Amino acid sequence: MDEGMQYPQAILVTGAAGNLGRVVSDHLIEALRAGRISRLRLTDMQPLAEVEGVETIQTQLTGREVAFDLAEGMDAIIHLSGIPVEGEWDALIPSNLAATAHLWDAAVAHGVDRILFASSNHAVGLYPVDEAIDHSAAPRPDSRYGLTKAFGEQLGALYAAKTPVRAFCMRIGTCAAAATARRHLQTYQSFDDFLRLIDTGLTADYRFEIVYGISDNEGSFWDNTNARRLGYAPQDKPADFMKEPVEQTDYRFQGGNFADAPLGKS
Ligand code: 15L
Repeated sequence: MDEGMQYPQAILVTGAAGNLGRVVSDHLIEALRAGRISRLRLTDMQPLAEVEGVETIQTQLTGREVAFDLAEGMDAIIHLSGIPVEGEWDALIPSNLAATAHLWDAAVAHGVDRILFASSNHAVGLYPVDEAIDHSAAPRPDSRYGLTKAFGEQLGALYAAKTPVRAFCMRIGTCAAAATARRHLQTYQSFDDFLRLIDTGLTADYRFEIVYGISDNEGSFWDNTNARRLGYAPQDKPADFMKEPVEQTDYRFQGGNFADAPLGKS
């Protein structure tokens, strides 16, 4: 974390018990200890470890009332919760659509300055692998899941235009401890670079932005100039995180197996 950056003082993280949620939570607990933020609220439907000085709320973020309670008193929300893979509408509608919509309304009502939204590359997964796209690429979801992420991005755009709430939509590629497929040479983001992107979203000046969640991936089909313009400076390269055996499948579409799977399956 850059000591010179000015962080929003009170931060809520949804999906804090998930893979990325835990990485972000640890980063912000450190910021809290160092006095760079003054309040941290973590929420998830799964149990969260108790940490002194941190507000932990175990709840399911689907209803309006819950969203309003969670957003109260916060300056920034890092919205990571939701189903992270393809699913049926019965599950995706409450977790990925309703929850996100209610949270944005709650942010407006409580004067939250910004929302960092965990979008996904699957919002644009039906672009072919030989076409380079940047932040201005229109959504081309490869799955119902990808469509829920495109919805979140458009929600952010609408509210950024009509309310004071800023939106930072991260089309996350493959954010994991290791890269395990040839596709990851294009899509991989290390945890440290993900945190650099989070710091950019928390501190940069913008109203509505789309950025890609990737490391310093030479030749990626995602041109991340927009993230760099806002201050994101990734330090890692996927090849340094490659773990054998490497899956060798050649995909037609940027979304990989999500794009090739029949609707509703991944
Ligand atoms: C995603 O959006 C998923 O949440 C994650 O599990 C990976 O599949 C990733 O995309 C990817 O495209 O590699």
